[in-house]
Amino acid sequence: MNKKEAVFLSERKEMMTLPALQFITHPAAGMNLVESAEKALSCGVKWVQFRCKTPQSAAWMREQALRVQQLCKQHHALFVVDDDVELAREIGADGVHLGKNDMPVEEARRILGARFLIGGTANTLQDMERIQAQGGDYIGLGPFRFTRTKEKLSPVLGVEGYERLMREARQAGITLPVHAIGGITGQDAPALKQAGVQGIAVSSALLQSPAPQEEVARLLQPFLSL
Ligand code: TZP
Ligand code: MG
Repeated sequence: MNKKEAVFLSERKEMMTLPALQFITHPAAGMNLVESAEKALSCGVKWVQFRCKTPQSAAWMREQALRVQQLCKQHHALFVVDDDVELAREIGADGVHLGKNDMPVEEARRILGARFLIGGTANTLQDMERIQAQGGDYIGLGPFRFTRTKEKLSPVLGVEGYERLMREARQAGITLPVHAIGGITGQDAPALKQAGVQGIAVSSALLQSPAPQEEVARLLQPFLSL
């Protein structure tokens, strides 16, 4: 990163407030990935992660990602790509989300430069420290509870896990926004806010709900500042 980029990055981080709710695309409830994003955006979600875990060709992934990106632009929503730094760079996404087994955050930062948002998945304090030290912009901390949306889940944290980790994170000087993830519904939002997280990421709570707009309102309510 050159000097100009470093200055831009620090200014951007001071200015940046991420939306409190992120939606993760998933083929569910009779919807494909693009339709799932469309549903979330129509409910007012302002941040979408393009995630696809079924094996697909690079061309198909690119085409689907571009469609979700276009929808996000129409709804003035942030658009990040799961796992694939090269795809995020190529199509000019707003950012990328990296799991524990994906490219390290510092390498992604070298490739993408300062303007891309980089998030990382954490399950422990060490994960959180690593993401911050390597130049990440936000932390996805989870899973909150068991979920079928992700395979090979890390140990479930529960409310107590978030309370402990958020306390330890503060003591360790972690200042990145932390977003809770994994099996979360609107009913969990007040306790997670109370534990100190800055936001929530969901898939099934929105896709499976008979009243998704109300579910979005419940998920967001504790995070709205008056
Ligand atoms: N990472 C940890 S849990 C999870 C991901 C991508 C899935 C979140 O989806 P859901 O349906 O809200 O549990
Ligand atoms: Mg991943």
